[in-house]
Amino acid sequence: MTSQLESLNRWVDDVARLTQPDRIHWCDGSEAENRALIAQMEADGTLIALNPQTHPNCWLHRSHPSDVARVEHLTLVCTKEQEDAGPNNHWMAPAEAHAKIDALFAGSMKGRTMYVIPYCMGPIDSPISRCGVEITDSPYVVVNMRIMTRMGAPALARIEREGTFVKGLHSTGDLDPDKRWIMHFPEELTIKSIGSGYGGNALLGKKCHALRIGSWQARSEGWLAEHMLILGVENPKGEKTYVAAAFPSACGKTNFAMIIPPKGYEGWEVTTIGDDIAWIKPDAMGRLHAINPENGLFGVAPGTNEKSNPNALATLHANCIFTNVALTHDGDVWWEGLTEEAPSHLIDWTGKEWTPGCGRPAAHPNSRFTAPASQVPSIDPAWEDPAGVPISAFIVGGRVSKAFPLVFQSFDWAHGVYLAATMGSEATAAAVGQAAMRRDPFAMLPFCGYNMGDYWAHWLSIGRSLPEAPGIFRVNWFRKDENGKFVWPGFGDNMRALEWIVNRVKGRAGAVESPYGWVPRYADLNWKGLEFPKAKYDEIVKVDREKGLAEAADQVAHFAQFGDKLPKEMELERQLLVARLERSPAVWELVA
Ligand code: GTP
Ligand code: SPV
Ligand code: MN
Repeated sequence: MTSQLESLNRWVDDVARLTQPDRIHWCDGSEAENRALIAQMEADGTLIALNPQTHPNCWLHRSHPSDVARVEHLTLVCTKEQEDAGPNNHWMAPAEAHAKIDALFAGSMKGRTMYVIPYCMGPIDSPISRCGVEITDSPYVVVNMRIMTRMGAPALARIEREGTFVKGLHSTGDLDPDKRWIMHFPEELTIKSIGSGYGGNALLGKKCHALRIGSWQARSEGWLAEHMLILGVENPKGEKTYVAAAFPSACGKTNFAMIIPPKGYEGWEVTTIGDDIAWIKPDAMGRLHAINPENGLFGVAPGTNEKSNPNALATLHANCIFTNVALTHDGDVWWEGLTEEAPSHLIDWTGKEWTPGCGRPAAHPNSRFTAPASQVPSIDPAWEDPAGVPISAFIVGGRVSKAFPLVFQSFDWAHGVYLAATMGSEATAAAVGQAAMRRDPFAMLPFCGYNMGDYWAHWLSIGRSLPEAPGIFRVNWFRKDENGKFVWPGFGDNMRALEWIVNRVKGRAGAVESPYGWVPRYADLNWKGLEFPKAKYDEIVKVDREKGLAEAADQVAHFAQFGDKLPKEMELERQLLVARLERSPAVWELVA
């Protein structure tokens, strides 16, 4: 299988000349090809077969211990003008970047096979979908891309028909962290990644294409490429609403995308369209429609269990790849939080003997599973609809232990963009060396392929073009009490905030105006099946004036980074917040 498309063949030839592989293999995506790659990786130890009774067709992979998460400091956006990449991206001039990385690619595939992977992001027959080709020397990347994207012959046929595709070149190199780069050339629709075999650094369809290159294309073509889950909510009357939600990495997207309505929600159903990325386009009527460009989940393992996310657990019974989790003696997997008590004995993610209390985690905190989306029990019947699903609300939120209420609604679209532009989050294990607390606008700080000031302006302009713009809401599941314990039960009970959001956009739920936005009163939320006293609720909704003013003051420096690129609305919204806070009591509380 080679291609009819001359530009693709020429690029493959050029790459082969540079990287000097022993063999070139064009991936057709077939079952036979997948089986052969897995057999080869099982033989050389790259994959370990799990127990075929409990986990048929499942595999464990242990990555190099220094290669376990995204590396933001080595991830570059290489535009001709530095201003186009913005202060939110590390930048290098394209000529210098190509020279630097091509020197590392020279001869990097000697003795290896070069795989050519044609893939489609999104349903193969959707006009919203886009294609790419990843060239890699990692068979682990090939088998993961086969789960995460529509890969192989049908994608190649679409590429030949369309004549355009995103070029992604990847080599694991020698996994030396000093010779590792993840570079994006949005003006050339090109990605070059070397020195890492890990998820977001190596599966180039995901963050590199679908978000960094995708957001660049979306801006110039009038659509949105977002770090958002997509879910559907159906109430007992059979009325269905779709929402998209942006939470930063390891802040709850996969969990929220597949929540099971809690006790008290009999007759309600939540369905999953996607758990990480959304491509959203206005239709001819000016309604936003979203597709999930992915075909699988690359989800966080730790914390996933029968109680927190039963749908995820059920997804993982077969046909999955586990990366950096622990192995039991029966050939099963384990991670922190899977069971309350750890098994008495395990092989940890680095391959060492492990016993409870030995002082090391058994699974890496950023250990992950790769699983086919079609296996998610809650998958929505329309998840592959080429037209996408209509979006009625956007939800944004970070992991913030202090200050912000459980849920509130923006006053209007521009205020919603401001709420998303200023959201922050505490560090997680999804990326190496994150600051303890940082602003992560729209959960896109590591993924926006252009100047974040322009990105906010793009969001504002999309909103202006919509006759019925979706509501924008902010949530925070992670508020902690003085003992450091989560106040909100989270997980399935997040349904209570979700129901309020759905009812708000349908115009049938109450709220009061707080300095931050529209907040539900205790009586505006459905508490059936949950013991959560009003006093406790008041605690996570009240607004401390001084803390609010300090937050607004801190946003000055955040906004200043963007200079002329900052849309005027952002600073005006900040001043409106200050004005509201200055008129509010020292502690703003719900009166009812
Ligand atoms: P990425 O795949 O990195 O983009 O992460 P994600 O946003 O999909 O996060 P995920 O749903 O995998 O959750 C990350 C961690 O947060 C897991 O350990 C979850 O158990 C935990 N988590 C998710 N939802 C909640 C919640 O409502 N409350 C609390 N306390 N923890 C949660
Ligand atoms: C994230 O970090 O947001 C992920 C995992 O979803 S990765 O594919 O590494 O980006
Ligand atoms: Mn993510």
